[in-house]
Formats: sequence, structure tokens, C-alpha cells
Amino acid sequence: MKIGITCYPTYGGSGAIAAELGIHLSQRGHEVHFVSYALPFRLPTFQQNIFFHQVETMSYPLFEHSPYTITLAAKMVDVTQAEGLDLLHVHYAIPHAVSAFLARETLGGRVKVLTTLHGTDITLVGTDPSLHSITRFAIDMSDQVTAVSSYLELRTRQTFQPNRPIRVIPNFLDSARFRPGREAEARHRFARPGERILLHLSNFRPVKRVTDVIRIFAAVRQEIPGKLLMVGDGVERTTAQHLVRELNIEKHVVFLSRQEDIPGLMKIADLFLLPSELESFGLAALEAMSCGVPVIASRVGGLPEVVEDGVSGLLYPVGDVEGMAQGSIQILADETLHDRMAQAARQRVLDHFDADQVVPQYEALYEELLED
Ligand code: GMT
Repeated sequence: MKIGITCYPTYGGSGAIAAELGIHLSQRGHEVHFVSYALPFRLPTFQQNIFFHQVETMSYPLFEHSPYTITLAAKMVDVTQAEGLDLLHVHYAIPHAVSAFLARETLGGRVKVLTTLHGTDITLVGTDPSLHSITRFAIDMSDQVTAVSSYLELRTRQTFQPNRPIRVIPNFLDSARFRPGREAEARHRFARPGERILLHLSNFRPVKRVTDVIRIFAAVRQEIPGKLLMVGDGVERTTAQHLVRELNIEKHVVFLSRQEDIPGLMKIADLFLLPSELESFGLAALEAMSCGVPVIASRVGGLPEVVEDGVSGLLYPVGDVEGMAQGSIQILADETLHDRMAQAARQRVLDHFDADQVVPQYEALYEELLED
């Protein structure tokens, strides 16, 4: 098949999934064309069967803001015609599903549109009163819609009452790349012998509650020597750094900003912290689990579908810093419990979230769409 993929190219789970999907589809013999304003952050610059088409931003004295929705739709039309695309698979509803609808209508329906909902496109952006109607319209007008968790599917139905079913296809990863391995040398770069490594990875948006991460670590350190690696960057980083200074734990917290080698960092961790306000899925938790790292997270959104409470990690109410700290200490202090959870976490990924299991679900849906 010839598949067009559109996503946000910036640091975030939806872009990561879109890039990973493109890579796996290309390896399975499909031709994949990415259409976006920049190369998605996890997409290699050259890969057989993968092509990138940049949407140019348009400037004109009349436009205070570039009309991206329109220029994206126009590019989708061009690429579909020039490359003979069968379908457009857009990740994140706003504005991508609207652009894809415009492109399909411009082409007289000669291309199919699949929209994958990722989370904040429904829970935050789409629920804004100014965007509610257009989000519902974009969902209804897509030829198929998927959500990355049952939670998100339910939330979409409740919020928009769409007149079409929404299928759940979970997020996934390449378990051969995200695999366990304690690489002692890399561990020694950050921690002394006997110290445990706790890790957080996100885009440091308010929804991630990064200050909870710092407070959990500060409480854990009272009992267990360790280091906290803060991977990623975003608006809350400065606040988090202030808190680290206030709590006098600068020597024990390392802010690593954005990193390329996420599996390399994940696998040296002993525990992953994700105390988010909301996650429709929590891809970073899945990446940690695949590397054999137990997770401490909030019992919210789609996270319980990823992390089995008491099996591959522990879940707590949002904001329960004390509970999360106690849970962390419990896991880190008990080697047997830690190893059992680490193995269960890895096994859960292999059983349910490996690319080899999930990518064929998208392929089957594409085929169904094209048969219609
Ligand atoms: O965080 C966002 O604002 C958007 C989005 C992204 O691009 O990272 O995150 C969502 O999609 C991810 C991939 O499907 C999920 O793993 C995240 O849980 C979800 N974020 C939220 O629901 C806050």
C-alpha cells in the first residue's frame, strides 16, 4: 500500500508512534509518505520506502498567522496525486483530521482518511468550546477512527457522541530496541555503586506533574541512596530545577534535556516515575516496562491499561506523592519484588504491545478501508 502519514514532528508520544509505525510499515513492504512541517523527531533521515514531504509555511502581509490547516491539506492533495497514495493516516485530530477531510473532498473522495486519536486532542484541545464542534465533525467525517486506549475511546464517545464507532488499537514499540540490559558502564556515569537510579521522561508539560517527580525522589532519598535522571524538556523544567535547589538535592538530580538514545537510558534505570495528571496511554511507561523497569504512576486515564497495578508497577491517585514515595521504597528495597515486577513488565509488553502484534492491526484496518 501507499500510505500518507501526518503527525506533529515535535517531541511527543503521538509523533513517536507515527514515526515508529512508518518504519515498521516500510519494513513490511509498504511505501510511506510523511507529510508535515518538519521531519518527525524519531524518524531516521534515510530509510528505504520512507519519504518526507515538507509543508511550507505561507507568508503574506495579510496573514498574521500562516494558514497551516490549508497548506497541509494542499500538500496532502499534491502528494496523493503525485505518489498515488491509497490513504491518509493522520495522528492527532486537530488540525490534521480537518486537513485530511479537506484533501479527500478536494480529490473527490479518491483517498481514504484514518484518524488516530492520541489524548489531548480529545481531553484538552477538542473539549475547548471553540474547537468542540469542528473536532466532532473531523471525527465523523473520517473513514475510520482509532483511539490508543479503551479509556480514550470511552472519553471520546462521552465528549463528542460521534455517529461512528471508534476502534482501539494500542500504542506499541519495538521490543528488540527497548530491551533490558544493565550496562554497568552507563550506570556508573550517573550513580555510584549501591545507588539506585530513578528516571522520568516527558515533555515537561504541566500535565506531567514534574514537581511531584522531584518530591517523590526527595522522600525516597531519605531512605535509599540514589540518583534521579530527568530526561526531556519543556515549560515546567525551570520550576522543577527551582524545587531541586529548594530541597537541597542538586547533587542527586541530573537534568538531561532531550536525548536521542532513550532505550540506552531507560535500561539503566531501576524505577520509572510517571505521576501525571492525565495520560490517555503513557507511552514512556511502556518504554520503561519494555526495558524491564517497574513503574510508579498515577491511576488515571489509560495508564491502568498499560501498567498492571501490583504486577508491573504500582498505581496511586493523582498527587499522592507520599504513597508513590512509599511504593518506590518498597520496590527498591526488596530485590525479589523488584526483579519480579521487572520481568512482569517486560512480559506484558511482549504479550500485548510489541510492534509485531500491533502494526498488523493497522494493516488490517487499512485493507478494510480500501476494500470499502
Ligand atoms: O501530550 C500531548 O499533549 C499529546 C500527545 C503527544 O503527542 O505526546 O500525548 C498523548 O499521546 C501519547 C501517544 O499516544 C500518549 O502516550 C500520551 O499518554 C498522551 N498524552 C496525554 O494524554 C496527556
